[in-house]
This record gives sequence, structure tokens and C-alpha cells, in this order.
Amino acid sequence: MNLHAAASAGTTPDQTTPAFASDAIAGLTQHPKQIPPKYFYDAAGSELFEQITRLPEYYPTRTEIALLRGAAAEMAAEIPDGAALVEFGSGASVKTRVLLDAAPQVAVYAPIDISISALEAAARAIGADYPALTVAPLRDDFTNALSLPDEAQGRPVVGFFPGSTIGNFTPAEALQFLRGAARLLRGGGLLLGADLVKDPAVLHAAYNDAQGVTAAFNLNLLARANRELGTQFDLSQFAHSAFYNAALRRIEMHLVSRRRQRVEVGGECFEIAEGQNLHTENSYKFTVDSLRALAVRAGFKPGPVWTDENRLFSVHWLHAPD
Ligand code: SAH
Ligand code: AVI
Repeated sequence: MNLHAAASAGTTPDQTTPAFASDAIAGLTQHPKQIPPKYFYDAAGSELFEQITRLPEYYPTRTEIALLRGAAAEMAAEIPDGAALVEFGSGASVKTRVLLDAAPQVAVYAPIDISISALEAAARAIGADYPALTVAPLRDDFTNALSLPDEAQGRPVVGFFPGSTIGNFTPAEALQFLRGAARLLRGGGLLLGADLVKDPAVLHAAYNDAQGVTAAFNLNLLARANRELGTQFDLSQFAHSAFYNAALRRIEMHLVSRRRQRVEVGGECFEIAEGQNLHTENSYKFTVDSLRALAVRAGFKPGPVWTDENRLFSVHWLHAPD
């Protein structure tokens, strides 16, 4: 696929609806029932995620931003002159600004996100604030096989994958994603943010905030299904549940049915028992070594790593193979 062709073809808000219906049906057919986390991110979900990043309990965003600010000059030194910066899951592109401010040698910025509202707003804002930069946004699923936009052809390429979004993959998906990224970024590098294993109480609080924003983010998956698929999930009959699974080193998010209920999706009927879970997200946590080992398996050569003094979060420079 060509990034550019897909960018112009993929800008209708309901673009993902057909896949949403079939993915929801496939997920509700499985045991345990699940819905892929990429469907969190419609306009409402992206806005809720931005609210999460500002919560007192949600330490990853402010910790990673502080790491980027503290080491921006060292990170910028890894970026070649005239480089194209490709960002995976760019959202509001807030962290990108720290890099761009430190690395004026970046000539092209190619943000990739599945959420059209977040992508368009961020691309507009970055374009306005960095007039010398060519901004080439792509609305797509970053797990698709990607190729570089025309604007990036012939340039050195650097990837940016912040936020520990890599933790929302299964380990097998993470490896597959990194292998694809290693191909796309050949000869360049990847700056990757990964959340670290820590005190489960800190993790629990981050996904069970007092204001209930994470619960609203979780429930938005069903609200979105109601809006886009005409399902009739009764949101009041599902409870947010998030807990740390220590054996698998991951936060699991679920929606737990408060009663026995029946829903129809795309003409198929599903029965959900009282107490039954819909599994909506995993958020894997890493050690510095486990992340570096994963990167090596994908073909990267690990470079410098930055962590905060409390070892909450890590940012890794990974050299892509030639
Ligand atoms: N990078 C930002 C946002 C992280 S939230 C930060 O660090 O704060 C995760 C982002 O990835 C969201 O903007 C979401 O829309 C996007 N996303 C999630 N799954 C995706 C997928 N499969 N393909 C493309 N974008 C995806
Ligand atoms: C985007 N991703 C890394 C977030 C996370 O922490 O796994 C999504 C999120 N889910 C609940 N809160 C935030």
C-alpha cells in the first residue's frame, strides 16, 4: 500500500464501520468474548484518551514527556539531516513537538493514526506551528503493511512510537509489528516508549482513576458500537474492570455484564451471562531488558535507553537494520 494514496482515500469518518461490525462479531463469538482495542479511538474515544493523559493517576504520559524533554538533545543527535519522521499512533501529536523542537533537521512528518479526527486536528496544528515542515498524515491501521509516502522517498527515515502503545499488542503482534517497522525504517531508527513493570498498586490506580475517565473510555467501545452499528448495548448494565495480571505482566481491561442480556450485531444475536466479561484491552508492561530482547528478535540493534529515577517508564533508541 502507498501511504499517500491511502491518505486521500481513507478520510471518511465511517471508513472502519464494515470492519468494526465483522471484528465485533468475530470477537463476541470467541471465548472469552473480546473487542479489539483499536475501536476505542473514534472522536469521542480519542478525546477521552487525551483526558486520561492528564489524570493524576495516569503517570505514563507525563513521565514520558519529561524523559523526552530531558534527553531531547541526545535523541535529536540520532536523527539525520533531512529525515522523515514517521509516527505510529500519533493521536494529538503532543510528544512529537518535543522532538521537533529539538530536531529542526526533520524535513517531513508522517503521522499515522486510525482516528481520523485526532489525526486531522494534529496534522493541522503541527503544520501551522512548524511551517518549514512537510506534514504527510495517513489515516490507517498501523498493523497494515505500510510503505513510505512520496515526501519521504529518498530521505533517511526515523520512526516514533511513544505512549507504550506497543503494550496494547499481544507479544506475537508486537514482534510482527516491530519486524514490519524494521523493514520500513531500514537504515534508520525507532524511538520507542515502553511502560515498565512496577508496583501493582500504581498500575491499578492508573487504570481505575477516581474520576471514572478510564471507565468512560472503556464503555465508549459499546457507545461507539451503538452509534455506528446500531447495536443496543445498555451501558448502565456493564461495569468497568481493570486489574494487573502479574503472571502475564499486563493490565487487563474488561466490561463486566451486570445481568444476563442479549445483543444483536449485524443480524447475529449474542447472549451475555450475568458476570460475563468482554475483554477490551491488554496493556503489557516491560522491563528494559525484555523490551530490548524483543527489539533484537525483530532485527533492531538496541541503542541508548532513558528511564526516570523511579523507573516508571522507558524510552528506547533502536537502530533499524540496513
Ligand atoms: N502517541 C500518543 C497517543 C497514544 S494513544 C501518546 O503517546 O499519547 C494510541 C493511539 O494509537 C491513538 O491515537 C489511536 O487512535 C492509535 N491507534 C490505536 N490502534 C491503532 C491502529 N491499529 N492503527 C493506527 N492507529 C492506532
Ligand atoms: C494507548 N495505550 C498505551 C493506553 C494504555 O495505557 O494501554 C490506553 C489506555 N487504556 C486505558 N488507559 C489508557
